[in-house]
Amino acid sequence: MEKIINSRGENTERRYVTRFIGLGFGVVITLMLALAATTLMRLDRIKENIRQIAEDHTIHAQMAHRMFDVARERTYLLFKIANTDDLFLADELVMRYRGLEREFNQARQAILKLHLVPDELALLELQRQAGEKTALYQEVVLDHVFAGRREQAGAALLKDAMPAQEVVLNAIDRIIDMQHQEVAQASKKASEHEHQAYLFLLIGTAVATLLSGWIAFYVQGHMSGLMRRLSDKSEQLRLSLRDLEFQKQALDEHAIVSITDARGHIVYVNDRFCAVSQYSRPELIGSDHHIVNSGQHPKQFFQDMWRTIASGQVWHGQVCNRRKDGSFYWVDTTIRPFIGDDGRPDRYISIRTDITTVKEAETLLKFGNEELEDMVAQRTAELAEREAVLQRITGSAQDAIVMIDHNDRVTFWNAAAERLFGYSQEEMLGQLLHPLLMPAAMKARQEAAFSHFVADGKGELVDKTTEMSARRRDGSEFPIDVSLSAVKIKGKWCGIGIARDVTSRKQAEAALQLLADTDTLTRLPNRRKFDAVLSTEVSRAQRHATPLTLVMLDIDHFKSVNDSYGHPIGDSVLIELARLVSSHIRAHDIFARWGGEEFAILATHSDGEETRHFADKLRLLVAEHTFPSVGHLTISLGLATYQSDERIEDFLARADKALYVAKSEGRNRVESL
Ligand code: GH3
Ligand code: MG
Ligand code: MG
Repeated sequence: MEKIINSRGENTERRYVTRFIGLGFGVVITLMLALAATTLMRLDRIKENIRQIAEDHTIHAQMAHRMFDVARERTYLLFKIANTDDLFLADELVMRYRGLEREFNQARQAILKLHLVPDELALLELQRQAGEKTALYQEVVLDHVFAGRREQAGAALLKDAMPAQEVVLNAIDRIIDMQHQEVAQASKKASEHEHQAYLFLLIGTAVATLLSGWIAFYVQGHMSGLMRRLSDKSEQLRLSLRDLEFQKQALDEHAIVSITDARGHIVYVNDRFCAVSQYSRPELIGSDHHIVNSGQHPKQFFQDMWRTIASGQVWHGQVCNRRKDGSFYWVDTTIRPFIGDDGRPDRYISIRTDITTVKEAETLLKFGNEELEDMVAQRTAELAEREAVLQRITGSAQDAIVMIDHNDRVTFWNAAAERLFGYSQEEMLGQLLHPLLMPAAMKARQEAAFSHFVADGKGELVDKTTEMSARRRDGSEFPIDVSLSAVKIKGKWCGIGIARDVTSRKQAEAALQLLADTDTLTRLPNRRKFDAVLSTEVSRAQRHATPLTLVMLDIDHFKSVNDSYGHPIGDSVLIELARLVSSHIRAHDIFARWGGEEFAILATHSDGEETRHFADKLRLLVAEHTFPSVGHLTISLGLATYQSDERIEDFLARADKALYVAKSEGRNRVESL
């Protein structure tokens, strides 16, 4: 934008300077011409004046002198007439005298025709008057001569005629003098005019020179700046041309370029055009693009193209051309019209890119696509069949089959899942699975496991069947067996779960477990269960360094009960004892039948002293209790507190030993080790 403004400014300045130069030199030339014309006119006038003066002077002088000479000669002739005795001679002389008079008058008339100043006219008047007077005197003299009065004639001549003639001669002489003065004045005036003309010429020349100098100075001042800028412009132009040359080279390397005239005749092609079309430049120049027409496009195609570019718009399209050898090649073509001075396109430049490879690939792709589409259609049909089969299988499956995507969104939900969890398929599809089905307590663990799963499709629970808790729509939790597997769909790991309600099985298992862990007579945990609990609690006590005390309890002389009351009564005693002790045992303590009439208590979080106190309370409780049919019985108790890193066998042995001590010390007592 700035460049354009600068360029406009320079153009304006250049125009301004050029106009100024033209105007300046016009003024100078006009001045010089006017000066020359004026001077020439002046000189011509001076010359004319001088000529006129010279001519006037010549005539004037001639006439004046003639008058003077004639006047003098007439006086001389009169004198001769007055003094001659020969009348014939006198008559002849009078004839001459008269002739001279005419001559005198002719000269005078000639002078009068000239341009005369008033003084001259006054002198001529004086001369006329004197002349008339002289003529009268002279006629008197002549009268005397022809009357034979020679003496009177001589006297009249000397006395009147000659003095009168002298006046005439004086007047003529003064006219001659005046004439000389006039000539001198005219010469002086002419000389003055000449000097003026020279001065005028000198001043005019000086002014013109100064003006020329000032114009030259002004022009030099402006032209140097202009030239410098022109030089800069020239450098810019050179660089632009160089860039254009690079661009042309780059274009020629990659593009097929041609230029046609308004009628479509090729006027320029680059090397690449020749190489691709296989035609030489002379074959192409002058012909039109029919030379590479492949016949693959309908007429309408080219008509549209011509309509577009002839209206001055750019046309773009893909054209199939034919090489000289008859083979086809495809070009991506852009045709740009160049608008001439008359506002209509007078040149078209075509830039083409060879896209034959792309076109071939497109064709291949097209065929490939068709094949692919057939395959897809076939596969789609197969898949539809398979899906129908799968739907029937999953629909009739007893187990819930659920599928989620990598975002935990449900993508499959069969009828069994609807029954199992209480949610319909419509409700579940697209929903997050775990927040709905997973018990809140498992949330953190599940989220961590799921983020691992979506990363690599692996996990602790993948490809195996796991028992876990689930939550139904009504909020109730129940156990399920879940078989999880991973499947990659569109590059993302998705999960498939097959779940089964295992509530009944769990209940059966629990019942069996209870059976296995319970003493059938007393309903107390049996020794197997006690061993398991003991092992767990010893580990816990070790881990947390919490106190743990074991009490072994044995009925004193129980053998005699059996012996005295029978075995069933013995059993009822065992049941009664179990009930009695159980009702006093702490909730977190374990009370089990160790075997026979022997029991064990595992007191957690209780040290020896506290437990001993508790054991003694039990001893008293039993001793004071009345057993049906039997009456009073006593028990002996052996007590051991777990010692750090002690083996379970050693721990048990110490409690057993304490019981033995209690027995041996008299029974109905508590001993500890
Ligand atoms: P002590 O004071 O030294 O313990 O004497 P005791 O008689 O209790 O000791 P002993 O171990 O000699 O006798 C235990 C008896 O307990 C022997 C056995 O018949 C009886 N017995 C073991 N199991 C049962 C049972 O389940 N029911 C009945 N009724 N008797 C049992
Ligand atoms: Mg006993
Ligand atoms: Mg015993």
